[in-house]
Amino acid sequence: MDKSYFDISEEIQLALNSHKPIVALESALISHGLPHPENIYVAQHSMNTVRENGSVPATIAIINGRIKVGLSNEDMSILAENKNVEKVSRHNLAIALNNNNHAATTVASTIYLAANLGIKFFATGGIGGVHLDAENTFDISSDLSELSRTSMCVVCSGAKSILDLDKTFERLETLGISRIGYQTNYMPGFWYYQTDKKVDHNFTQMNELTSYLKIRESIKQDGSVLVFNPVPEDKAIDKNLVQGWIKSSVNKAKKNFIGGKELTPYLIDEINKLSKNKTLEANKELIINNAALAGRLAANFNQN
Ligand code: PSU
Ligand code: MN
Repeated sequence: MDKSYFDISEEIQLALNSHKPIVALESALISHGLPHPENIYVAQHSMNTVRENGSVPATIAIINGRIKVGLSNEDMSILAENKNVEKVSRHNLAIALNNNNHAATTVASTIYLAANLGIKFFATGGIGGVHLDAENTFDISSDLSELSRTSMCVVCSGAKSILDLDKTFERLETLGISRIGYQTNYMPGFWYYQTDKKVDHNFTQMNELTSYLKIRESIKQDGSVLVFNPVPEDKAIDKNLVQGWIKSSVNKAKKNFIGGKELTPYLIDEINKLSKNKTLEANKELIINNAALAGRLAANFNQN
């Protein structure tokens, strides 16, 4: 890959050169997923957690049209505080470079860039997926198509609760994206502990999960594997409560003619209010928890 558009931090370049375990982290959740100042707290805390678990964190974003791998405090503030940061996926990534913009990368664009650098592990909160009402809108996150063509081990708590999780689960299978549980038999529901969708396999031991990842590598299986790590139980919210909040927020959005790009942030905000900040707490906790598991897993993979 031509590296002329990349600015890679010294720490990460060294880690790449010496084949140290690295965990890529997205930036769209800093700019679009979480409010300020929780976003900075979660981003910094996730990086520290990856380090504490034996790996090097690599947060990716676009700053002034340059692909930054490893962010400075200043970069972090730009993403966290600036309202004009765009969210880039595969379809608009190069436009942000062309226009010298600041932009935050989604799961799709982060794994694409990270895989091209040789990074094998990635952590986030929840992936994008098939939206409610997708049968009318066709709104399906390009995270799904990217996961099908990029080889990455993605640690997450499933897909965001506000999506159609049943349809998302089916699309994952169609696209050949493996749905692996780490100490869970069911796909997590993001803010809630589990859905009723059975994973392809539940690995209870990290060494066994690593062996499986090695097999995938040796048969050169392309496409990603999702490693599902549920929200810590003490922060998990009751599924029926979450689904009730989603229903009333969706209705309120309809009444107020909110749709398209504004819908997701609107729903997340509404649901957070209804939950008295419980969904925000769960969101923060699960992201950091996933960074920890990815850090441990990447380090384990390197040692075996
Ligand atoms: N999870 C959240 N909030 C977010 C995202 C995830 O709680 O904003 C971001 C992720 O970066 C994910 C993206 O890749 O949203 C999916 O967006 P879309 O549906 O537009 O593809
Ligand atoms: Mn979309």
